[in-house]
Amino acid sequence: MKNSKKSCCPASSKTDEEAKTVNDDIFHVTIEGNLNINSEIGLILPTYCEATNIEKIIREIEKLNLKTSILVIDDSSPDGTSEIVRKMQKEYDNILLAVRPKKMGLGTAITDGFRIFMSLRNPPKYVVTMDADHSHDPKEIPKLISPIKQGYHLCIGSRYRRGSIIKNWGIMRRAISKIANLTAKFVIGAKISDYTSGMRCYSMGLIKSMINELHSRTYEIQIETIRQAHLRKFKITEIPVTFTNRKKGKSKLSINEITDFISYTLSINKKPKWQK
Ligand SMILES: Nc1nc2c(ncn2[C@@H]2O[C@H](COP(=O)(O)OP(=O)(O)OP(=O)(O)O)[C@@H](O)[C@H]2O)c(=O)[nH]1
Ligand SMILES: [Mg+2]
Repeated sequence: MKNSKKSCCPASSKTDEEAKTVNDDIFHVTIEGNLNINSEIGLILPTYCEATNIEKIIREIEKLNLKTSILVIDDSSPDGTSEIVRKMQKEYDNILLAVRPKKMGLGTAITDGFRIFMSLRNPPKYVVTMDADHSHDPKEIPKLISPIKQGYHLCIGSRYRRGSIIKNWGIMRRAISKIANLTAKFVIGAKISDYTSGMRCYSMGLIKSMINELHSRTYEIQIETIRQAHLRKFKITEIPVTFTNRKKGKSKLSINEITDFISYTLSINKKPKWQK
């Protein structure tokens, strides 16, 4: 079934039609591409207005020749990001595209990406997330997956380990990132240095275990996933990465998203419901 469209619902053993009916109110998105894809690595690229970046980043990933399916979750970007992805689907058969009706936030883009990969006939073993704005270097993907192959469940590409590099970040962004990380460290207490990094690799086992507990709309998804992994005693590790500030396109980090992040962090209870 090449270049087919599918209405995807949260991972379920139901037929498409049943799942569509049951879950319409929760999640409904059309996936374009080869749904029979069978790849070891599923890569989620969330995009909103990344027309100046998307083609180059996809080509860089393709050049690595990993067993990857690339899933772009685009929120109907008015700059035509999804049209560029459709053009690239004609060249590469490992690209999936899910276009959502409007800007719905990074958090729901990532959880929808998890659900889409879970619902494939051949789900990937490893799921990588990264930004589409060249802040993360695809060449670091193999380094990120390696600990998961050795038994870890979550590997974070950290900007704050010995060997990490941050390029072209102003003092304000550094300060926001530091404060967000200190707060997250205080409320979650996992032994890691970068709670907000968007470059990660998850095991499919961890994703299945936590998916129903992920409710973040925006950037707080990054710490919510770490919190869920930590509460469930899944093994978390980090590797140092090089992070480069975006050169093209605009940041989507708005005051609203920072406020959502702060209120999520302050509302965190360290104990899961079943331990209260
Ligand atoms: N689908 C979707 N993607 C989003 C949304 N918000 C951000 N993204 C994507 O998520 C990734 C990270 O967003 P950025 O705007 O780069 O956020 P940031 O890295 O914190 O900000 P910068 O440092 O300015 O780059 C990028 O690939 C964005 O296009 C959203 O609401 N929906
Ligand atoms: Mg960015």
